[in-house]
Amino acid sequence: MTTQTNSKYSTQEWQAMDAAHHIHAFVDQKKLNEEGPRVITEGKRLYLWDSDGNKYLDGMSGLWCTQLGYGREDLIAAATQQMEKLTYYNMFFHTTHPSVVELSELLFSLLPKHYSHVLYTNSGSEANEALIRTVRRYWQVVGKPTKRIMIGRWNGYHGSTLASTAMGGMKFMHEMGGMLPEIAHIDEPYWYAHGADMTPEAFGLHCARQLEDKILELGSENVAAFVAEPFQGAGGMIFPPESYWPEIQRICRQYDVLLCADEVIGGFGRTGEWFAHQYFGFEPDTLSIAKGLTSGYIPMGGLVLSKRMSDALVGQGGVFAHGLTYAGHPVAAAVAIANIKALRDEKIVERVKQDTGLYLQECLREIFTGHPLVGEIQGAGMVAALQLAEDKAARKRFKNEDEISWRCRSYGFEEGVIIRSTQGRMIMAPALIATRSEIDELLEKTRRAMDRTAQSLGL
Ligand code: PXG
Repeated sequence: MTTQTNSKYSTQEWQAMDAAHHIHAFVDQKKLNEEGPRVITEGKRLYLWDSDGNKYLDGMSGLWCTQLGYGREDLIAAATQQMEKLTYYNMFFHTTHPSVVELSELLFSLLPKHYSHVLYTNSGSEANEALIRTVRRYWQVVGKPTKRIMIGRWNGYHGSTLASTAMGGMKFMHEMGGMLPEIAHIDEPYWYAHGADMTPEAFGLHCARQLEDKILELGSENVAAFVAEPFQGAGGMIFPPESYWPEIQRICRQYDVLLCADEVIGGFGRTGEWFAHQYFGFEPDTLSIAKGLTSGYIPMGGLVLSKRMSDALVGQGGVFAHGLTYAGHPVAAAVAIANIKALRDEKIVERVKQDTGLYLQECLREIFTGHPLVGEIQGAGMVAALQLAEDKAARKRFKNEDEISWRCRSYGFEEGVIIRSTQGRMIMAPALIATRSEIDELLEKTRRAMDRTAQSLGL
């Protein structure tokens, strides 16, 4: 494999130093310390290198975020130039700065016209924290202060801070650190797992109508918003049935409940549309954004508001006591501008929609339809999932699907590809710049990992 590393310590040294002081995300730290993490040292385009010189095709855009791949000179230059000009200033006490102004201008030139304002944050979790405060404040301002409850979905993911965890639907996360009041959940629209003998269409309506039941149970005068990812990401890259979003939108409008789309993964071209709600054809009141906003080069997130909300908040709301030291950071804004301009001017999002995304989806279906392990294939543009199934006809999942999908991911590393495993689904979300030949490589290596997994199960 290619050696491109000039690491100043050996892998074992990095691992020992890491084990001494560092708590990683979502992991049994003791086990990880025994095993030693892979030390990633360099990245270029879709490729990563580790401290042993192994090269991997990153099929996951880091953590669903490097839309432009690694190491773009123009983004690096944008950060450097901004650092030289204005390293830091804030949005408090009646100030602003050119890069954040220009970023907002650019963002709203891409967004549908019914959005008009944005609050910046440093992450997706913070965008969703801001969401809760902002929608509750909105209802106060328009004279409906009892509308406070946020309805999320089981197995949804909105971040790791306390309130974003509570709004998300990962029960194992709720058990660590506790839940918050005035948050409720409905079921996820995961037809393969929970659709029983319903058609996807009927199941989509069934799940959406749980929202109506929940609103009626809680009283629409108490419900502030419904929040959901247009397609679930961390929960397994799950696309809802086509009937789902139109019905959710109908219900939200009927009961005057805000519809809040978490676009942290779906935003910035992932599906071939700029935002995933456009792919699914609905009109949210708010959009939580992060990740692809800067291609992950620097932390930045935000909460986009509809004109209806910002008219009330700006026009009648007075002081909104909310603000983060680094919100709209000039260096992050400069990187976001360079990133969005590249996605737009190099027609990268357009190409995903018209060419490379179609190619990925077609090839994926050609290769994996009929594969002994695959029960369902979902995805659009540069995001896809393969559902592992023990018995395809019965839509029966493996009891130890977590372990099997992790095994497949490990084979992937051995084959030189990084794909994500979530329970029983193998996920890919490569950088949007992926060429046809890089897509071929991604799929070929994934096929080998899947074949080895099937063989290991005697299939
Ligand atoms: N909303 C969504 C939909 C996300 O996917 C967040 C909010 C939180 O963003 P920050 O920037 O605070 O991490 C996310 C994050 C996974 C995985 O396992 C996905 C995320 C984070 C960690 C792991 O797929 N998404």
